Amino acid sequence: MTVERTLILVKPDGVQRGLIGEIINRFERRGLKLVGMKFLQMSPELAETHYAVHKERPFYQSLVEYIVSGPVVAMVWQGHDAIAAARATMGTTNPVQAAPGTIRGDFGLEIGRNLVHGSDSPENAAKEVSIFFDDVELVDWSRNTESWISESA
Ligand code: IDP
Ligand code: MG
Repeated sequence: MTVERTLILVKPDGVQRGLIGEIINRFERRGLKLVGMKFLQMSPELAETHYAVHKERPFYQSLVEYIVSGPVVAMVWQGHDAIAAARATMGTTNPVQAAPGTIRGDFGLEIGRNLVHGSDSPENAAKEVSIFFDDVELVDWSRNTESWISESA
């Protein structure tokens, strides 16, 4: 079993459209465990750090403008293969191609308004979590249902 942590954002469109609860619900029902959460409006500096890997891409400027355009919910979810599990729950980057039943496939239409962010590798997850959270803001807690979600618990 590989326990991972992943950084998830409800992007400004998800917040504005009243989908915070709906999106959190998807990860919670999946069996992932919430270990950190905050509501904030990202500064341009924070956005540039978070999206540094996309600096040379043609959509970079609009991506930064989008992510700072309103508040976001930043969360850290933990569990077995959490990074891949969360990305499967989110759906592919372009909502038009995202499968029904995924967040993007159920609520999105355009790549520039795709509702959620999720880390794509353990290295990027560690980086992204540390951008948004101090260690003391991540909660180490035991869940009473753990053995019903994880065979090794
Ligand atoms: P991901 O969010 O599925 O990991 P990435 O390739 O990492 O996708 O791209 C980061 C974000 O940049 C996407 O979620 C989307 O908001 C935006 N983006 C990616 N490609 C395009 C594009 O071609 N046009 C506009 N925005 C894009
Ligand atoms: Mg990405």
